[in-house]
Amino acid sequence: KTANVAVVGATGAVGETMLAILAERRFPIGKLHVLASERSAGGTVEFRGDDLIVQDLATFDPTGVDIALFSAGGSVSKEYAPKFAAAGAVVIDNSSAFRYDDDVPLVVSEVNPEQVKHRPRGIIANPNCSTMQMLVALAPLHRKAGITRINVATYQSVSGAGRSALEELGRQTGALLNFQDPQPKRFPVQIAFNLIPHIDDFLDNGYTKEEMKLVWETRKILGDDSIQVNPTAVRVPVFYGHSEAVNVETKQKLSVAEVKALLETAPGVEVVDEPRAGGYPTPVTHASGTDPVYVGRIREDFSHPNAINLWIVSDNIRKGAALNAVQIAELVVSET
Ligand code: A2P
Ligand code: 11C
Repeated sequence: KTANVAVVGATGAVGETMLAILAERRFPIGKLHVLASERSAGGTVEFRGDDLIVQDLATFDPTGVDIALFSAGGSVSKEYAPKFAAAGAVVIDNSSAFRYDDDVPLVVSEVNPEQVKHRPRGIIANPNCSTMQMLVALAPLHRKAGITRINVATYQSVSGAGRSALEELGRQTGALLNFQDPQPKRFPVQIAFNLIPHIDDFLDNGYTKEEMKLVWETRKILGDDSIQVNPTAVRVPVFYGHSEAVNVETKQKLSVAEVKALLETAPGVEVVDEPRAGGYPTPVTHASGTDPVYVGRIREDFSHPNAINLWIVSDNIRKGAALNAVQIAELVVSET
């Protein structure tokens, strides 16, 4: 059985990876529509070695689309996802537009795949990249020992902010090495050779929206509103791959050996944890361009009776966005 698929935002950093992953995983596609704004309509994107013509979302008729993968920003999703759903498509939305709605499931394929079936609006939300990789690693610990609190600081690559952000890091790096002015545009201050403790908008509570996503999405996906999350989100001058320093407090004590044993058999996880130079995952040496969520630096927190420290790294464009969306699509096509 095949499905007619539309990729909305097909020219973007996530959209092009959605196409690559659909091809790699031999997703059973009938017709494939690649959509973007009128700016890139008429141009082409590559799929399985062919050039496909990009169509303008604003004038596209969604009739006959079975599965629509959206990654063109929240305002595009708000306007068009309900139209695709009304035309009969199952929408898998990578934006934050619907994530916190009670009647929209928020699914990490290794953690709560059963939620895919409960989609009264025909929309399934794909979590934010930083929550995604954290929960692939933490869900097995939660099931075993009950997580009560998570302290997390993120180190997020520029690709999370899209193609223009990748270009800005490259351009600023070149400019600075040539003693020129970095001229920030996409980020509020220079990102090359710098760190920025600000991702997404500031909210009234003084946290950024990116930080609050870690709180809201963790509770919804693990189905436990009592879990406390203390987040700090930082942009770093890395092209692909988010990293997270995570401290997890649990109801029952977990030893390092127990955590390693749980993670070694956890779906989607790869443990890279040897106490020697290079015996840990980094965005460049492990994550970039690959599928797993890598976990290293597993240590007992010697300042706390029941807590563990972890270093979690994954490709934010793949598992953090495009791969999970395609995995959700695989769950949907396997239903009938
Ligand atoms: P376009 O190439 O036409 O701008 P990124 O996150 O890498 O910046 O990518 C964003 C994606 O969302 C691109 O494919 C972009 O297409 C698409 N997009 C942005 N705004 C719209 C819109 N109003 N309608 C359709 N697609 C849009
Ligand atoms: C970033 N996490 O790294 C963001 C990108 O809510 O889907 C994804 C934003 C979102 O900038």
